[in-house]
Formats: sequence, structure tokens, C-alpha cells
Amino acid sequence: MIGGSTQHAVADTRKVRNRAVNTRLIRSGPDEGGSDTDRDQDGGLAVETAKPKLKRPPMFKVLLVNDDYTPMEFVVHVLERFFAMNREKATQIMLTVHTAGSAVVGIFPRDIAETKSEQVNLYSQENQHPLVSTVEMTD
Ligand code: TYC
Repeated sequence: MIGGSTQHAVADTRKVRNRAVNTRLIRSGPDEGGSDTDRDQDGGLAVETAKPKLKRPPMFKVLLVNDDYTPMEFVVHVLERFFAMNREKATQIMLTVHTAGSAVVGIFPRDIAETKSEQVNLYSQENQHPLVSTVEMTD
């Protein structure tokens, strides 16, 4: 490409590099001996589209467990404070826990789920309430 358009050569190089990121080599035959300009778009290599490399993280449920002693208003306060619920939503979830025995109060990546659950349990202990939250894998 001596004397050719430098602009054009740079654009071609970029295309090849981008394709290399998104394709996987599946076959590499012997060089047929043609010059570079005779090769096909992939330079003679058989390629296929690679799987996307980013995966969503596994998610974990944070549950609240019912007990006979924690005041309802404290549970509502916990749901507002640690799970960003408004009063209406927090009251509805608290009553679900109260009647059903437990309820999922949020679904998060593992570290966030563990941290929120620990924060709830610590805060409950500090306030002398037996309220407990747990973490479970999603199915
Ligand atoms: N059962 C409690 C009561 O009657 C209220 C309560 C609700 C406690 C939810 C814990 O996770 C809980 N005071």
C-alpha cells in the first residue's frame, strides 16, 4: 500500500482488530500462496461469531423472617431505611412477613445481598429486637 491513502489503511486495520475481538478462530488452513490482496475478508481464516463475554451476576434474595416480638413499626422503619421502600410499600411487605412467616424484600448481587442482610441483623440487635433477615440463592 505504499503511496496509497494512509487514511484508508488505518480504517482497514481497525476493522480487522474489531472483528478479532468478536470472532473465534475455528479453522486455519495452509496458506494458498496468494498475495494479501487475493485473500478474503478474514485473511483466509475461518471464523465464527464469539459468545458475548459479559454475563449478568448471579442474584440473591434477601428475606425478612417473622417473630412474635419485634414491633411492626420497627420492621417498617427497617424496610424504609435499608431497602428504600416508601411507607405504604414497607407496611404492605411487613404485613406479608407477619402473616406468611417470611417474604423476599429485595434481590441483589451476592455482596450487596449479604451486606444488607448483615446491616439489618446488626441494626436489630443494637435496638434489642429479634428481627432476622436471611439470604438465599435465586432458583
Ligand atoms: N410479628 C410481629 C408483631 O406482631 C411483627 C413482625 C413483622 C416482626 C415482620 C418481624 O419480620 C417481621 N409485632
